[in-house]
Amino acid sequence: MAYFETVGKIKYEGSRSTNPYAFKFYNPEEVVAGKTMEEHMRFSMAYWHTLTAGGSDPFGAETAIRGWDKYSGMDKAKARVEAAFEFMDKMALPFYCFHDVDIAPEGSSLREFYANIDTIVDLLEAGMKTSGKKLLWNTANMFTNPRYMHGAGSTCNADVYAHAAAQIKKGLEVGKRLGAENYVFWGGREGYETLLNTDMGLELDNIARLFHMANDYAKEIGFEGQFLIEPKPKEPTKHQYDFDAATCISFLQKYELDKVFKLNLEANHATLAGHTFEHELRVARLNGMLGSLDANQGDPQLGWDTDEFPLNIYDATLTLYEVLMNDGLGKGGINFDAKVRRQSFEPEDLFLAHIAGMDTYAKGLKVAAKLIEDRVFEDFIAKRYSSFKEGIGADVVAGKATLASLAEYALNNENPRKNESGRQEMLKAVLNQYILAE
Ligand code: XUL
Ligand code: CO
Repeated sequence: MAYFETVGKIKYEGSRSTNPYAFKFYNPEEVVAGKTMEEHMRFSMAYWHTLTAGGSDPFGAETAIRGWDKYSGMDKAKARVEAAFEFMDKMALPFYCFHDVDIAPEGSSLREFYANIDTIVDLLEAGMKTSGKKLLWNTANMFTNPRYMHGAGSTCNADVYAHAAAQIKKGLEVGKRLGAENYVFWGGREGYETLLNTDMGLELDNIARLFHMANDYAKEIGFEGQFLIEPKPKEPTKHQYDFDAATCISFLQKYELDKVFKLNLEANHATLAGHTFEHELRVARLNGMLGSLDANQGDPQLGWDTDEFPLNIYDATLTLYEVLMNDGLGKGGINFDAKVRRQSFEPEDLFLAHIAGMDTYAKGLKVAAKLIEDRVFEDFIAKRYSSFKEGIGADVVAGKATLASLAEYALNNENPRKNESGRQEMLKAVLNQYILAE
């Protein structure tokens, strides 16, 4: 049965096309900077936003019209699998991602949940075989069920901690079976509301213990996916432990997990942390930990995680710039952790939103590739720091300088170099020029 009968396969028609159901910039086969767009992007559908969410908000019920809503329980879960492959096929999305609860109902016990997962994973496995679609990552939802009110790895309740471990164990087994390229840990409720009732030290140690157990089990069963941790500064808890890329990296280093994990960075989470997305990518890239991306955007007037489809070409360009400078995302990809607005309730909107996001990133890729090819920023930056290439600056970089040698130099330096302008207005105008011209 078809769930998206009104929409056919989305094809590339070029930037002059007026067909809403066509790509204007995303041309999977087009080669940019030595790779096809499809290889660069590794676009992925987020099961939870596209198939599970129905558009509810704290003030109102679900609005979305979805063909699978006539079913319930396991029948609905099975229908969603069919819808998933139809959507990915029509939308030219090579990958998908899910939480355990997105694909299968929890039932009334952990045993029942495991059995439900197994039934659906059989269907997913078969669908992947016939379609060639791949699993970018899977994860365990350890935040929605009320048992996780105090956290999962950070809970004060050891039995809840064990339940979380059981979900991760199953998640790794599923990941291994479906050949997941990555396994994600987003610290859903790994944070706290007040220090007055919180043992922060124990909570952080316990999260790290869970990660080590996961790594041990992955090795034991031969799961070869990359582990990813996804930073977010707040929401649902007031203080999320995985605040941003830098915080996650220092946590991973402290607990000797930095060789095991990379980061799954999300645009709207960066905004909530007071950073740009490209800042987060740069921090991860410099530490060799740029793993994968959750593509979306926030709203400048709203201070929460609105998870909108990415449409800002300026941000997309700077994001893809970091990806290209990282020589790609390796096992990672670009996952649309993005949802259509509650008013965009028709199934067609799911296509229109993905087209918009994929086109924005495709255009960003092309502009970023041109900026790199022309060394627009790299040459400017090299010149800006050129005083560290020679003389005293070169001594600093070579580790030869001491406070005493620098003081000696400063005392005798009668003609110190003059500072030069950083020229950021000019550079931003050049960026605009590339976006508009390319
Ligand atoms: C929540 C969020 C999650 C993770 C996976 O803000 O981004 O959907 O991506 O748990
Ligand atoms: Co996310």
